Amino acid sequence: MKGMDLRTVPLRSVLSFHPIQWGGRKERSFYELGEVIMSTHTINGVTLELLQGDIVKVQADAIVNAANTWLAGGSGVDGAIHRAGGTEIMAECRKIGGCPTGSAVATTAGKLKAKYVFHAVGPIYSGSDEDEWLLKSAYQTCLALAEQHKLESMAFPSLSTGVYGYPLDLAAPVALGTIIEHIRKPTSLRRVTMVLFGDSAYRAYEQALARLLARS
Ligand code: AR6
Repeated sequence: MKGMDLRTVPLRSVLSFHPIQWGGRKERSFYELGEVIMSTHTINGVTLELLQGDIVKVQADAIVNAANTWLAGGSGVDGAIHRAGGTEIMAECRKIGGCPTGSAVATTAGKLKAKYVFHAVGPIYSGSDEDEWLLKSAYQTCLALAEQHKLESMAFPSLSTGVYGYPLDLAAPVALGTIIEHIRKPTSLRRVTMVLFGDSAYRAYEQALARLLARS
């Protein structure tokens, strides 16, 4: 249990964020939806959240994009972020020009309620040994960018598990294992949110997290 201060709320809790009940504080809630399915865990004083939903609705200092090496935009998370964030983000991506697989670059967040978008390039799943370390490296680079900018909160999508075909049950332990390894060390981060699109993604991450926490 080294260095772990672990508090776990029931693995599946349904919380309601109703702006009327909250006296019109909707803009201050970190997720703009009527109902949120999430679980939260505290590791070494840092809150690790699993949240089912749309990443562009999450409020965090940095939102991570599932980008491609050309930073050219696309579907899935990439499409949603550029649509919601506006043209400013793409203009900056064009200036940067590209990003290698397993790495990430930072841009402005445009119209999103975040300070930065970190454009991370996960691997296209091939079934080779390289997949895992490239995926891990994409998460690690984003976490390092968060430290560099002294951020307190960031939100990740499940990198590579859409268009890039990485199986959710294989990607989830890599993503969560990398985040947990990072937040066990001294960090500026106070909250890391994994935003999962749909029930099967949420369940895959919930199961992976339960296994990882049981092992530590
Ligand atoms: N919020 C959270 N998660 C989402 C959202 C959303 N709005 N939309 C999709 N997901 P993907 P990749 C989930 O395809 O596999 C693009 O064309 C989705 O269900 O966005 O890394 C890029 O330009 C899946 O679990 O990213 C690249 O070319 C996960 O997010 C390529 O796709 C990642 O799906 C990158 O592929």
